[in-house]
Amino acid sequence: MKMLASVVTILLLGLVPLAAPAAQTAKAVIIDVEGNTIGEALVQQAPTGVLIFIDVTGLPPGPHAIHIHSVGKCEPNFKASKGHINPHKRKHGLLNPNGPDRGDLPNVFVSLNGTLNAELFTTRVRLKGGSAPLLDADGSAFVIHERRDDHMAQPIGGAGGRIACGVIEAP
Ligand SMILES: [Cu+2]
Repeated sequence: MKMLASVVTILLLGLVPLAAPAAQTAKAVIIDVEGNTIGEALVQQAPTGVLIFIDVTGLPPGPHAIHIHSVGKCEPNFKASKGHINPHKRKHGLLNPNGPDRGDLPNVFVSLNGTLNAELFTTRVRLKGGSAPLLDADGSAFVIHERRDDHMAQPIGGAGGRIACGVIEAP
């Protein structure tokens, strides 16, 4: 009986981590310019920022800019996602002395077969709360651009047109 009690105690102790608050997550279904679903991104709130997993197919191989745009709308032509999240009017660019804006992220690299699998992390946004919440009243969206971001030029590092977009939504 004593042994059973200890086993139960161990099991209960084992449950303690599960009782912690569930991690906040969000998801974005990524579409191409024709509106076809080509992948998804998962956003997970971490203690100091958000971790982003992105999994997309059918993109042109090579480096591409990816940013977080300030409105959670893709249509029409992805222009509805507006510019980058930028509550403090910083310049664009991770290398810019007057930047970065809150939507800036490192480039991602699409393999020769058109697949993109990347994990990104930024401390400049949160899912909820703070000065740049992704899940605010008008939402936010990931936008992938046709070219790489030079992390310096205004307004988007020479990244060119918008080739994929995904509205960030609570699960
Ligand atoms: Cu952008």
